[in-house]
Amino acid sequence: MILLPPRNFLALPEQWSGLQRSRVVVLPVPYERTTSFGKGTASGPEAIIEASGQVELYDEELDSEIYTATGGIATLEPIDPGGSDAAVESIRRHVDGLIGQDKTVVCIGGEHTIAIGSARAHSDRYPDLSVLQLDAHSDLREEYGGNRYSHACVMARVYEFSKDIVQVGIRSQCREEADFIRQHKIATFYAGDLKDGRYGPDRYAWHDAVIRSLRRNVYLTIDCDFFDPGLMPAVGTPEPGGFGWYETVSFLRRLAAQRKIVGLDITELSPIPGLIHPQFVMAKLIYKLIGYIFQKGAMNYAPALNTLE
Ligand SMILES: [Mn+2]
Repeated sequence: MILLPPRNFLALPEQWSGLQRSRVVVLPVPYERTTSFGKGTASGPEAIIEASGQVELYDEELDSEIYTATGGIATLEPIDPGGSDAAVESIRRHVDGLIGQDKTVVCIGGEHTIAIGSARAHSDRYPDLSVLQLDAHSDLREEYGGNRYSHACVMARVYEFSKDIVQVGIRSQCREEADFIRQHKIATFYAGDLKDGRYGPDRYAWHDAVIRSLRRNVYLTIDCDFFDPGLMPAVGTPEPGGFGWYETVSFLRRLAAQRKIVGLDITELSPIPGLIHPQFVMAKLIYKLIGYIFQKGAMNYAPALNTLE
């Protein structure tokens, strides 16, 4: 079942939010079981969708009403996937069905755990795929609080079916995770290195370093705490030294131009009563990303596809 306006993403009219024509589908997954510090991710999807009604439908950067380029954007009813491994399987099945209908799926969490099922569905469907994680945390613990499906273990679970994981923005982890990264040669790009210009003096140099480490198809999983807590305070585990708006979208623009982003999720938004900008930021980020994915031609200043190996 799809959501009708004004409850769908962007509050689009019915002719632009039907499932059949829309090439993009928003799947709200208000899953919350294991958040460790702050709570409230279960209301993340609703807050983002509500805030999305305030996002301008015209994008000045792309000179486009992005939703028309995708034949519309459909928003599904939120799913309740149950708990732990059953949740992973339920989300995987939902997402797989949508990929089978040739949809680009945007999962909105909920806690980061939802990424396991969605990444699995994309990994099963797309050859030559990397899972790209934007996050303050590595999420590579084998288990956390006795739970292998904790949001602190997401990428350890993903690694079980996809060895091609790339992490960007990391600035908090335990020794077990640091050892895992070294032992398995995980492509982890630490926030401190990116900010200090370790990948080159140009402030965009790290973009290419990250993109070069990615395969042709990319599944993108974004934990909101990738952003700096100043911009994104509504997270359970805020970490200083995060990323700003323009340094993030300029990276995503270049990524979308040079690789195929086949699906994505946005997780861990934990709304703060009375504070509206965090959910608006995430709603705008999702719309921008859809624009970058579907309107490559509009980005005449971006390099052509596949100029990087
Ligand atoms: Mn995180």
